[in-house]
Amino acid sequence: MNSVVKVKGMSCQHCVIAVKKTLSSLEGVQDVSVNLEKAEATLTHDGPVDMKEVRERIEKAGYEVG
Ligand SMILES: [Cu+2]
Repeated sequence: MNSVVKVKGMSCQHCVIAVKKTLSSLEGVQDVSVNLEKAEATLTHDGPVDMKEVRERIEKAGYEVG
C-alpha cells in the first residue's frame, strides 16, 4: 500500500534526497518517492507504518509535515 505525506520546506534535489533517505530506513518501508513540485513523499509499505515516526524524521531533517 502507499501513504502520501505532505512535506513542506523542500527546495531542491538535495532536500528530496534527504527526505528520501531518512524515510527509506523506516521499518516496514519498501520504497520512498519524493515529488518536489507537489511537496509530497509517497511511502510504499506492506504493513503499518508509524506515522509519528515519519513526522519526527521529516522534522529532524529540517522540514515540516502538513
Ligand atoms: Cu534542498
